[in-house]
Amino acid sequence: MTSRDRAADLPDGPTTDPATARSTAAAAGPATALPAALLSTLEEIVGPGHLLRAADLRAPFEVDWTGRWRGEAGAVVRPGDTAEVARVLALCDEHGVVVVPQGGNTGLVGGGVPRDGALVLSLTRLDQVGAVVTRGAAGAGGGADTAGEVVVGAGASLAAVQVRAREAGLLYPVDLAARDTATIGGTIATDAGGLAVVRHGPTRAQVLGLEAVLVDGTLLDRLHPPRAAGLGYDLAGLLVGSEGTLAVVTAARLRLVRPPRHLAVAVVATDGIRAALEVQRQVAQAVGPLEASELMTRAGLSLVAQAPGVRAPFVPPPPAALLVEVAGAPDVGEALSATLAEVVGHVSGVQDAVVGIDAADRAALWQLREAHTERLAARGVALKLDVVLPPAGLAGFIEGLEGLVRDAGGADAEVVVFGHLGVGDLHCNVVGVAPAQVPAVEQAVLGSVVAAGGSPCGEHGVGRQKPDWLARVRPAGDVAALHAVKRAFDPRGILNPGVLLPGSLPGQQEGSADHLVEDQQGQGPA
Ligand code: 2HG
Ligand code: ZN
Repeated sequence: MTSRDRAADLPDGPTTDPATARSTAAAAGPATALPAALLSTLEEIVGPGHLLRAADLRAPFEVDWTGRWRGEAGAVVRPGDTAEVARVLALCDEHGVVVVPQGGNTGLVGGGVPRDGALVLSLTRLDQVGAVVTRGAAGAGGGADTAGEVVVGAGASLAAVQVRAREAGLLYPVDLAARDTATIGGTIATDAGGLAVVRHGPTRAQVLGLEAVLVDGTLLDRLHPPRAAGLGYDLAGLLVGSEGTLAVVTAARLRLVRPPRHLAVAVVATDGIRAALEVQRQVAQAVGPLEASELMTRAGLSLVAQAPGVRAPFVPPPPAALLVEVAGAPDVGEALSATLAEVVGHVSGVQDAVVGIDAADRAALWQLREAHTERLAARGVALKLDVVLPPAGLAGFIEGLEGLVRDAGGADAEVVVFGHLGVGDLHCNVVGVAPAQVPAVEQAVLGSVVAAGGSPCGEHGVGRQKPDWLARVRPAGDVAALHAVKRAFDPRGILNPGVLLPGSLPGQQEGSADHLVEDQQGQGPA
């Protein structure tokens, strides 16, 4: 299994692109310079050592994991509990200081990266993981397959929560390759989907309650709301997917499920996406429900085949491969193998299949999929376009993707598409596109998704990358309502401006591509 580390070993130093420079010049909004009096009060609140001011200490918080998104923080504050978060926010509200909440900094759309001297509010010290409460003792909610629950701090890593659930014989049903570093708060902020989304739904489906701090320091305690307090607006629900723009999530009560007793994984080689979709349909019908259904394509399989320790099942890599995971009785592996024996050679375009039944073989097959992001990062800074296609549009989109990129000026670019096929969420990575062509490539790819009836934003969220796209696909009335909600929660606009909401950063222009493109983009393996 792979994990991602902080961006600490990426090249230091903020870079500024023309779009950001334009935004900064036009800024007339909240103050972003951090006054000395504020800094010393912040240090009193969190204690010495938890207000980071020196450039080398701030650096890992100022660039995302991929190196695409950069900015400058005035300081980084690391509160140790909810009360400290409340005092920090109240102080910033009083001073009109912009705050950028940040978790494990594994996001891929720039949603946690500061700019213009904002204060980074790092939640990683809120990493407590409570005791698991099993269903009988737990409160209501969570649906029939909820077997227990756990209360965790926003800064707890996804892996720490998974381990705690496992120790109690249960499962936290969200999983990502970045599990060791990604925080629960970050996954709530983006409503992350992940590798089990087809079976258990996204993070939103796992959140039973939330604790958050409003911008003026007021505590919003919706961790264990009593029934009567459930009347009216779902305030906790509003915060899931809000990307740090409405309030700061400090803790969550998460649902746990019973883990499947027996699992089997297969990777099926096909001549393209259409055959992969047919395999997905037949396996779901014969052995389903699917625990996971992930698409890989030749370009990505070729990259991961070079990774140390990876066992490539098909040489040369096929045009497409589907990873399916199923659960069931002790003979689920045999059932999967029998279904695939019917499919390989009989269904047009299905070339070969390998099945993993014991834990080591299953992990080896999963590694093919999970190694994608790290191998891509070793190639350069990818332009990441995470999108969702409706079932009828999936095949046409994938088949046309390379042509779209080429015609938009990315003739020399490498296009790697993979993702959560079971829910139509595709991660299109384009490596080696010249910075000047990035807006055109983005426009071509995202525009074609919209034309096919899909969403230009998938599980990675909107972030800094796609606020204008949100405005293009949501009706004007919706967008006005989003702005009204934002004003109600954050009247001065100091929480994560420029993220999610179109036009929330002074000077941000319709259609502007607010990218920070790295110099080394596309220069081959680092
Ligand atoms: C995944 O599904 C992540 O592995 C990362 O969402 C996707 O690197 C990417 O584009
Ligand atoms: Zn993903």
